[in-house]
Parts: sequence; C-alpha cells; structure tokens
Amino acid sequence: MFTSSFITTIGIDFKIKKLDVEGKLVKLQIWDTAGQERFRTITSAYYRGAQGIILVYDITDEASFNNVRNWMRNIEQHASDNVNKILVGNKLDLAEKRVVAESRGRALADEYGFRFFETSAKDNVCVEEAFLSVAKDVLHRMQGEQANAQLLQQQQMSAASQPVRLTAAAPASSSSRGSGCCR
Ligand SMILES: Nc1nc2c(ncn2[C@@H]2O[C@H](COP(=O)(O)OP(=O)(O)O)[C@@H](O)[C@H]2O)c(=O)[nH]1
Ligand SMILES: [Mg+2]
Repeated sequence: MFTSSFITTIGIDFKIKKLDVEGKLVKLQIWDTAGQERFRTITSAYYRGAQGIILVYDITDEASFNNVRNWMRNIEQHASDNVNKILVGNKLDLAEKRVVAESRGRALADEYGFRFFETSAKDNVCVEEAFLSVAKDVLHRMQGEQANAQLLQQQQMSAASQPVRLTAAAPASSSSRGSGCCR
C-alpha cells in the first residue's frame, strides 16, 4: 500500500505478499532494497538468494533510468545467473513530469530480454501485474528445473537397472603376461 508520506527506503525493507499464480498460492518474500547509491554495499548482499528481481526506475528521473545499467552490472556480480528479472518504470501518476519515454524503457527491456511495465505505486496501476509476471516467470522456471531433475533421475535409474554386459576380451599376449603387479 502506498501513502505519500512514504519516505525513501533506508537499507532494506521486507514484506510478504500472497498471490494466486495459475491456481497455485505463491508466497512472495519481497526484499525492497534502497535505490540510493550509499546503500549499495548493504543491498547487494541480498541478491544472492533472490529468485526474481524487479528493476525499478522513476520515469520523471533521467538519472534513475541511466542507473539501470549499473544495477544490471551489480546484479550480474551478485545474483544467481538464472534469476528472473523485469524492468519497471514507476511514477506513472506524474505523467506531466515524465522525462523517460515509454519507448526508451521498452527498448532497454527488449535489449535485456525482460518484460516491461509502467506502474504507479501511488495510484496502484499495474503493480499487481508486475509482481504477478515475475512470480509466473519464477514458477515456470522452477517447474522446468524440477521436470529436468526428475527426467535425469529417471534416466539414471533406468541406466542402473540395465544388465551389465561383459564382453570377453582377447587373451593377453604372452609378452604382456607376467608384467605388472598381477603375476
Ligand atoms: N508520485 C509517486 N511517488 C512515488 C511512487 N513510488 C514511490 N514514490 C515516492 O518516491 C520516493 C522514493 O522512494 P522509492 O521510489 O521507493 O525509492 P528508494 O526507496 O529511494 O529506492 C518516496 O518519497 C516515495 O514516496 C509513485 O508511484 N508515484
Ligand atoms: Mg523505496
């Protein structure tokens, strides 16, 4: 929930949100990391265990948009490779102050292969959709990983139950017989 008295995040904020994702009840643990540079060393420690990342810039703030590339470098360094990411341009309610065109946000998201949303946390526009999207991506990835692990296990089990076939080797030649340790 947004109230305009909400202040900038100091360090880390934590919330839990339950979502229905394709009929499955998914509990999201949301770590809201501070955007300000001075908190970066604290916040990057929280990337490692993340399964999804929502990268947010402010559509009224050019610097926040340019910073997305720095955040990406930070994520590449600290988060796991397969973490699902989306790009969000926030503060859609301040459209008259917009400096980052929607097309630029979309182009950047396309470059990274991310889904893209424009939201207003204040007016609750598209926020739910953004969270749902990343939750879906994470769920699908985990289901895929689970299916792969099962397949691998089945393959290993069926390989183990195969009879072992021993092929008679040609008798060792007399010159090699007697050499080595097994006389
Ligand atoms: N008008 C408007 N202000 C917002 C919105 N989302 C966050 N803010 C304000 O933006 C300021 C910065 O907060 P936030 O975006 O969380 O950045 P951070 O916490 O510093 O990383 C705060 O004063 C918020 O109240 C929004 O959708 N619309
Ligand atoms: Mg914040």
